Amino acid sequence: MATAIKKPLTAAQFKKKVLQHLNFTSSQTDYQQDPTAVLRAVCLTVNEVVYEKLTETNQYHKEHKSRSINYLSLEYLMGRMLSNNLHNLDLFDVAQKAVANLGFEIEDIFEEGHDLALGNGGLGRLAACFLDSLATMDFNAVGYGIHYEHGLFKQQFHQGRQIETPDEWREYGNPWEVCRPEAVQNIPLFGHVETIANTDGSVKKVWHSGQTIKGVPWDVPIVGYNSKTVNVLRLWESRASSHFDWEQFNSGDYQDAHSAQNHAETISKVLYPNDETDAGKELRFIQQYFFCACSVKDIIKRYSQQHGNDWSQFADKVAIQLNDTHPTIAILELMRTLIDEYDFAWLDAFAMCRKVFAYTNHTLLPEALEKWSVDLFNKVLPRHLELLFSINEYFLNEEVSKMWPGNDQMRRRLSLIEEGETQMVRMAHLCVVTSFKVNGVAQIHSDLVKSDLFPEFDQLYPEKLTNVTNGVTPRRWLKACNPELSKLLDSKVKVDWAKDLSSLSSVAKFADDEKFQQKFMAIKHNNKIKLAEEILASTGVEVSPDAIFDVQIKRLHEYKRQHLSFMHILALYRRLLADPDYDMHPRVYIFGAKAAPGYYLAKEIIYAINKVADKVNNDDRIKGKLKVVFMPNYRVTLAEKIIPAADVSEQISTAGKEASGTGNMKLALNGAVTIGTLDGANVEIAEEVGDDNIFIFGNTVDDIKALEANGYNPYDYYNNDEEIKACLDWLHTDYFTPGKPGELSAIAHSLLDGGDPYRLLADFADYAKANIALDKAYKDKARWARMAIINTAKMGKFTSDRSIQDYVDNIWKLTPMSSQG
Ligand code: 26Q
Repeated sequence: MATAIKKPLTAAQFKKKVLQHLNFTSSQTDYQQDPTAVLRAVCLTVNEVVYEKLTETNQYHKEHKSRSINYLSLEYLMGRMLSNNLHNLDLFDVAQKAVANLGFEIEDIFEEGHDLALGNGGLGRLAACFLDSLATMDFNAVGYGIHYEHGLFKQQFHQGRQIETPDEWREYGNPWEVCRPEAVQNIPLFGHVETIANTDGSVKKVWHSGQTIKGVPWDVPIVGYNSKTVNVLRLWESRASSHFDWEQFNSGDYQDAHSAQNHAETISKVLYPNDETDAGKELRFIQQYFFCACSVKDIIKRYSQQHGNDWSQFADKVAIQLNDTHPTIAILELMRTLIDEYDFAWLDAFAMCRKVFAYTNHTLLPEALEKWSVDLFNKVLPRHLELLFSINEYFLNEEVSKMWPGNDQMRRRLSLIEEGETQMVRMAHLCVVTSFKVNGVAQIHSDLVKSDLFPEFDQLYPEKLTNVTNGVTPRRWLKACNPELSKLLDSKVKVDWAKDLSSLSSVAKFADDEKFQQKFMAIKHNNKIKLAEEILASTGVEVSPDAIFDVQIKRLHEYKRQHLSFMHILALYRRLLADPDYDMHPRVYIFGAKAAPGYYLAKEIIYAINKVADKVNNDDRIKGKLKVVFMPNYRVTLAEKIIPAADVSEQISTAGKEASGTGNMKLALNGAVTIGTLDGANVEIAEEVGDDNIFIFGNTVDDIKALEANGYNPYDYYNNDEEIKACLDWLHTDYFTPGKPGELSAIAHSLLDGGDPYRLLADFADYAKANIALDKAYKDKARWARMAIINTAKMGKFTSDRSIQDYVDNIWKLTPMSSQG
């Protein structure tokens, strides 16, 4: 494969530098016993190349005054960095040789690395894929986020139940980040607003804050693949503002000085684990403001370094993307800064915000739409609340009432403030009103955003609501995680497919080629052998690589319906007990999922799957035809091991509930065949691979709406389907929890008396039927190989490079480095 960028180091030079770092940076001479020290030295070696490129990137954009995209996200799920950085710099082979020369396997060195798990799931991982693509495509981009001391909790199982322990990702430092004291910011909070009358009759507002928090930036370099660019992810850490504390400390008030410090440092202490019970928490609100304020100040500082006090080009040079509503406060912060600190007229400041911000919506679930009480706003950010009210007044009077004169109901419905016992601020409404574009993350989701979530906004602002279908980086999710398949693809595709994923479509012509099928499936088999070892090590369960590896990996949530698969496992087990010769190819169900710590039913589902797994895996009567494993502590690194080994990808959410999904893309890219509903990006995956190469089942969005219009009653399914009845009744016995009947009842309750909110029972029979079709297809080796190959070949659309190009063309309007001369 042609590489435009020359290798920066030879293996001998690389090894020499690693040894130098071992000697002079760590004083570590007997490194043979210490793979952690070697990892550190390898990272420091890579950083020498990385930081040189970072300087060049910065230099270029300074000279060209390039327009930048500033991606604001509360979450970044980066995973490990070394392997990807080596691939992206074309240093993988070099490092592998150098490290082998020192007596280590490179994979063992990788295993010493920590995941950067500063995110919950899809939204955070999407941000990470986007940063990879932005750097790969040579765009001027900065990611802004929070430098959480603890990322997403670690998960263990104790007797089948989830236990959470803190994530200590940087307890002993992180070689991929550098502190930037020169870019520290001070952030005011609390206090009150003073109104000062000017001599000309106008008024000036002055916010007297009650506390100041220091924001310390840590930069993580983001290395593009085979590109000129190294961008940065800038993560803000909160500290006590130093002058304030020292005064108190010196006056002898040690205790209070300490508690102020603790309070300040709490802000960036921990990532909220995506839990509805967290909604409304003051600390989460302060986290959001803290990071938005730091980022807006930093963006303005970077702009002024090039343009001084000339604001005329700000909107031409700066775009800010809001990753969901979590960073919405950035809008009010920019507005406040322009008016209070740079003397902008209100209308000019508002117009500026409307040119700079764009917002991505990631959910239609009503409970996930962010709202904050007006009281909390008033306490923490009184000046921002005033501005919010002024925007609302303008919006309702100048826009809503002009479009729908005299329609008070419409004013109430669209208002940025929800009236009621407590007034609440609707963050998504503020985003839609104040952004120049709003996008959903898959076609069906964006259509529903228009038709169901914001139909009036679509009328009011035609063209504002749009779609950008998600994507994933093929560098991490194929090249790095599946090296054998990557080599096979290299042998058939002459261009660099990792940079041009659509080029893989040429592999479709080998889908029926027997030799190619054999090679493709042999690689899958090898990956399954490796995963089987990992499963044995982490769960103690022995699984056969000849079985179908059926994978469901994602956060645990009722709408994702892990319990649909669970119910089907019960049904299969029952069929096998009734007839040990029941005709099915052996199947291993592999789950990976974390439940939010306060999400009761999600935790019950984990427990139930683990309990059924214990029983099924140890039941000789079923001759090993069914195995169930729940791999603990699902995270990016584990996904990289599971995905290359998957035969089947479970994407079985209730239609209309999963905005997009991105695991579905990663699994299909690695040759897994999807069994799924017409939801999220599954719809587009089906379009790309064709109906013959995917198993679609279940009710569509329209079907579900019709079911609900007729009054959905789960008992209709319970009473009319013997298998559903038997499986639900089983959960009340002690069959899976000897001596403790009813321990698994919560699931049955939620599906019957709880009303089955995610319409699981309505899809059960069709899911079972689709599984029979899938089983039949798998038994036909040539047919399955063909399906798997087509899936890999037809994933071109789902590279995050395409997503980024869509954002660039339709929203951000950026020009890449190379095209700027
Ligand atoms: C809310 C309130 C308080 C604390 C945390 C939160 C919170 C945190 C994270 C709410 C939601 C999230 C994350 C949402 C998420 O990951 N959404 C997923 O985004 C993916 C990328 O677009 C989609 O593919 C998934 O369909 C969508 O579920």
